[in-house]
Order: sequence, then structure tokens, then C-alpha cells
Amino acid sequence: MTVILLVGGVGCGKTTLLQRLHGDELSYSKTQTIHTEGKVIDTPGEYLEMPWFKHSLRMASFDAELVVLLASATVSEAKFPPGFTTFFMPPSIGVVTKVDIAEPGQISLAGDYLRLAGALEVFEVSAITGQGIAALEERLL
Ligand SMILES: Nc1nc2c(ncn2[C@@H]2O[C@H](COP(=O)(O)OP(=O)(O)O)[C@@H](O)[C@H]2O)c(=O)[nH]1
Ligand SMILES: [Mg+2]
Repeated sequence: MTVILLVGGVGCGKTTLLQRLHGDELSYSKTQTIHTEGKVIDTPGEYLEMPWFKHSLRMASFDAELVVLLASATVSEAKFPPGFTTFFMPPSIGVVTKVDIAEPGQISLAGDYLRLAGALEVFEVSAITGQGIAALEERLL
């Protein structure tokens, strides 16, 4: 599997997706710092939301082959500015999370934000039901 960096707002589902990709039991645990588990580099949402932490995300991206931007379909505002992916060295893809609890319009809006941020491809997943996970895993092989 490709080494990936997970980036997204607080509570968008980064750690739950990591657990799903690893086949671990899903259990909530607050991500306090940047940490690597297998091929996945998980980051706290605060690093995206607080400007003085963004540099740490950029540094972490140097260890990754692919940046995965996550946007929860249940959040109606964009967490990434347009062109955000130019901030990172590796290419970026987008993942819309929590599609199990969102309306189709919310899912497509979140995907639009990710494409505007520069995501080359967008996957729609639920880490809870497993919807869309197989297609994402195939991309990460
Ligand atoms: N319904 C639903 N809830 C999810 C999904 N992914 C994560 N969550 C929930 O969202 C909350 C925050 O998830 P977490 O992975 O810790 O977010 P992080 O801050 O981005 O790491 C937890 O209560 C998860 O159970 C999903 O695909 N569907
Ligand atoms: Mg987390």
C-alpha cells in the first residue's frame, strides 16, 4: 500500500478511516499528534484548522507518497481553500466521508470542495458501513 497522509478537519473521520483500512475494530480515540501506523500517517484536525500548525502538515507530507484530503459530507463549509493541494509535495486525492448519514446533495458539495482544493480524484466512503472502501483500497494499492 502507498504511504498516505490523512488531512482534514476535526472529527471528519480520519482515524476511523485508518482503522477501517487496517481492518481494526472501530473505536474512538482523539488524535493528539501526527503519528504513523503502518503506511498511514494520521494527523489531528487542529493542524488544518489552526494556521500555526499547517507547517507541520507540510513537513509530514514529505514522508508520504499520496496526500488524502478528507471532507465530511455532513459539514457544509469548505475546510480547504481553493488550490490547497499545491501546499504539498506529493499528489493529492479526496475522500468524502460519512456518506451513510448524508444526503446526496451534501455528498456532491463535499466532493466539489475537494476538487476545488485540487484533489485529482474523489472517493465517497463510509468507514462505518464500509461503503466505497474497496474502491479506495484499490487506488491505494
Ligand atoms: N456515520 C459515520 N460516522 C463516522 C464515520 N467516520 C467517522 N465517524 C464518526 O465521527 C467521529 C469522529 O471520527 P474520527 O475518526 O475520530 O475523526 P478525526 O478527528 O478526523 O480523526 C467518531 O464518532 C466516528 O465514529 C462514517 O463514515 N460514518
Ligand atoms: Mg483522529
